[in-house]
Parts: sequence; structure tokens; C-alpha cells
Amino acid sequence: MADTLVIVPTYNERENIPRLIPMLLELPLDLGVIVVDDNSPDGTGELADALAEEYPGRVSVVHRAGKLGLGTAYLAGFRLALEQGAARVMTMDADFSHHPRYIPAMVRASVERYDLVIGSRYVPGGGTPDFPLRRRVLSRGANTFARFLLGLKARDATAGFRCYRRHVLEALPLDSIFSSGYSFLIEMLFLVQQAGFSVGEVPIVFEDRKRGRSKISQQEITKALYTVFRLSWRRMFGRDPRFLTKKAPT
Ligand SMILES: Nc1nc2c(ncn2[C@@H]2O[C@H](COP(=O)(O)OP(=O)(O)O)[C@@H](O)[C@H]2O)c(=O)[nH]1
Ligand SMILES: [Mg+2]
Repeated sequence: MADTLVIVPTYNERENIPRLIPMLLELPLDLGVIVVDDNSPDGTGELADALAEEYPGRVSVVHRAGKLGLGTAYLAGFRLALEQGAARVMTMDADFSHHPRYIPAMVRASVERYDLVIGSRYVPGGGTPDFPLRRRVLSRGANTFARFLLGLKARDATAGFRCYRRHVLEALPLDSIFSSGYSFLIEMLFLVQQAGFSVGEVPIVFEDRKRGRSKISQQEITKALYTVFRLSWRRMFGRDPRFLTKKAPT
């Protein structure tokens, strides 16, 4: 099987995956793709199945019953990638905000140096040039807030463009991650850093999506705030506030 498996979670991305997947498979790397589709009403799941047939052995599709969240989509992808024997596992958005052109540098950094490589908007050479002011403030604010309260060292703590070495995913307690949505990214980075794994960043220019719509909602933002408070409590007091009144699982 492929050395690197790229997980692409999708919800209504039919305009993007027929271009994205061939572009990924044309990279000069030993790479396969896992699409995790949440029964997209626009038929993305069927399109992904057709691509899996077109590229036998290189594209797998996980179909879930409904929109169950970005975090659990990553988890479903991780499980399959580990089963398929990948040495490293990447995550990226379907909408070209995370451009495939950055993958070779990220894989190189993963092979040579880091347990986790982040495709980062907030290191020199990276950026978000076409973000409107509102999104710029939101993204910067979320990052600074999470980094400060959780002591995260990475400059881009909320990026979904990542490359994990296999042993990181094997070592972390993936099944006990509480966040199911976007805040999964913050929780995962927190666990990676706490476990003492090395984290590196490769600059990327993040382009706003041209096709389809963003799925981030006010509810996801509120949940991310809660996640940061919950994890900072855990950092200070050694246990999660969710387990104040009930016994923590062992
Ligand atoms: N399977 C799955 N994919 C999701 C879900 N929510 C978002 N996505 C996908 O996750 C990626 C990031 O979402 P996007 O809407 O681009 O978020 P943004 O970049 O923060 O605006 C895209 O590929 C989405 O299709 C979900 O609940 N389930
Ligand atoms: Mg996006």
C-alpha cells in the first residue's frame, strides 16, 4: 500500500473532488487518498466512488450516514489509513484552500524531521491574502487564544493541513478525544505536544475556496471556545472538567 495516505473529509464538495483527487495522485510521491463523505446531499459520495473505480487501489471511500462532524471524519480516516499500513497520514480540505503543491515539502519534512508537520499560514512565507477582514480576525484570534491558554508552540494551531507520522496516531488515545467538529484540530495538537512529539511547520498560502460553501458555523466557533477552556483546565489541574462529577475512564 501507499507510504502516505491523504484523508479528505467531504460534505458537499462535488465541484472540487473531481479536480482535487487526480491532482493528488499525479504528485511524484507514493500516495493514496481516503475520502470520508457524510452522505453529502449533492452526491459527492457517488462521485468519490466513481473516482475510486477510476484509480483502483489508490482511492478509498468511507461513507457515513450523515453529517457527523469534521473531527470524527478524521478519526474514521485515521483508522482506515492505519489499517492500510500507511507510514504517514495527511489531512486536508477538499476545497483547494490546502493546495496539493505544498504536499511534497510537507512529506519531506515528515520523513526527515517531524512527528507532525503543519501546513502553516502563520510562519514566514505563509499567509491568507484573500481572507476578508472578518475571517482574518476570527482565524488570528482563535489561534492566539488557543496558543496562549494551552501553551501551544505551533504558530498555526487551527490548521487542518497536516501530516502525522504513523506512530503518533498509534500512540495517542484517539478514541477518547471529545471534540467531534473543527475543535478536534486544537485538541489533537494539544495531545501531540503533551505527548512530547516534535511539531514543525511548512509555510502555505491559504486561498479562500472558489467553489462550494464553507461549513464552519457559529456553533463550531462556540464549541472551539469550550474546547480551549476545557483543555486549559486539564492542563492546569491535571484532569478534564468533564470528569469532576464522574469517574474518568481508565
Ligand atoms: N465528512 C465531513 N466533512 C466535513 C464536515 N464538515 C466540514 N467538512 C469538510 O471539511 C473540510 C473543511 O471544511 P470547510 O467548509 O472548507 O471549512 P473552512 O475551510 O473552515 O471554511 C471540507 O473539505 C469540508 O467538506 C463534516 O461534518 N463531515
Ligand atoms: Mg475550507
